[in-house]
Amino acid sequence: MHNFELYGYGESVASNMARVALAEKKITYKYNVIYLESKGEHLTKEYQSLNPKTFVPTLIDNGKPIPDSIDIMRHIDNLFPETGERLFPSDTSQKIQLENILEEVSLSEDKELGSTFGTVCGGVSMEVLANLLCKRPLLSVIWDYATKHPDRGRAPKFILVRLLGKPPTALYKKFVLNLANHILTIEDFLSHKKDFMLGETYSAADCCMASLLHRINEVRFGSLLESDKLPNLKKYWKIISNRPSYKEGIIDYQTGEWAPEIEKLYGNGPNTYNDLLWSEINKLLKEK
Ligand SMILES: N[C@@H](CCC(=O)N[C@@H](CS)C(=O)NCC(=O)O)C(=O)O
Repeated sequence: MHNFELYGYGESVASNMARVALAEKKITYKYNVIYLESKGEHLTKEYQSLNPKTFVPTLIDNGKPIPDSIDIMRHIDNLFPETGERLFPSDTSQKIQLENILEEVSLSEDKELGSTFGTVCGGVSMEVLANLLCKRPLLSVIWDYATKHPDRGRAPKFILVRLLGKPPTALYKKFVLNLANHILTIEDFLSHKKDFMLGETYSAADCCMASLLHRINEVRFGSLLESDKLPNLKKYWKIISNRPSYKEGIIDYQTGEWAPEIEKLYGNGPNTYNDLLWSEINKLLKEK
C-alpha cells in the first residue's frame, strides 16, 4: 500500500509534467501547493529538507521524498508497470530513443536555459516570473535568492529579473528565437505522423510535451499550436490536450496567480514577441 503526497505549484512546467504522469498512471495523492516566486515558499528549510535543490515537484512515497519530475515518472512506472500507461517502454531501441528525447524535453537544471526545448519553455516564462517576483519587496527577494537558493546558476538570474522588473530584452528575444528553432525540430520529429512522440505508444516524453505545449499556449504563443504551417504539431497538440490527463494534471491545478499577470503583460492579444517568433519561423521554413 502506497501513500503518496505531491508538493508542487500549479503553473510550474515540471509540476505539470509530474501531475500528467500521475494522472496517466491513475495514481491519487494528497497535494500540497508550494508558492514559488510570489512567496518563496520553496526556499524554506522545511521544503529544502524534502528537495535539497529547492525545486518543485517532490513526490513523497510512504514518507520517502523523490525530487525531480522525470525521477518521479520512473518511480511510479516501476512501481505500477501495469497500471494506466506504460511511461518507460521495455523495448531496448525505444528505451534509447526515449532517453534521447527526454534530454530535449525535460526541465533539466544541468542544461543552459534556452538550449533545449524544455528549458526554452522555462525561458519564455520569464516575463511572468518577473511580475510574480515583483509582488515581493526587493530586499527580501535578494536575501532569499542570495542566501537560500542552492542553484548558483539560477539565483543571480532571479535577482537580476527582480531588479529590472523584467527579463533583459536581449535575453528574452534570444529565448524567442531559440523557441522558433526548437519548434521546427519538434515539427520535423512529428513527421512520423503517429499519435505520440515515440510513435504508436504513449510515453514519459508525452507527459513532458503536454506541459511544454501548455506553457507555450499560456504565455500567448498559442498560434504556434493552431497553424497549418506546423501541421504535425497542430495534430499532436489536439491529441495530447484532449487526453483526460491534460485537465486532471494541468488545468485542474492552476493556482490562478498567473492569469492576471499574463493579462497585465499581453492584454487579450498574443505575446509581445509573437511577430518576432513568426518572422524567425517563416525564415527558417524558407531555408529548408
Ligand atoms: N529537474 C527538475 C527541475 C524542476 C524545476 O526547475 N522546477 C521549477 C518550476 S517549473 C522550480 O522549482 N523553480 C523555482 C526556482 O528555481 O527557484 C524537475 O524536473 O523536477
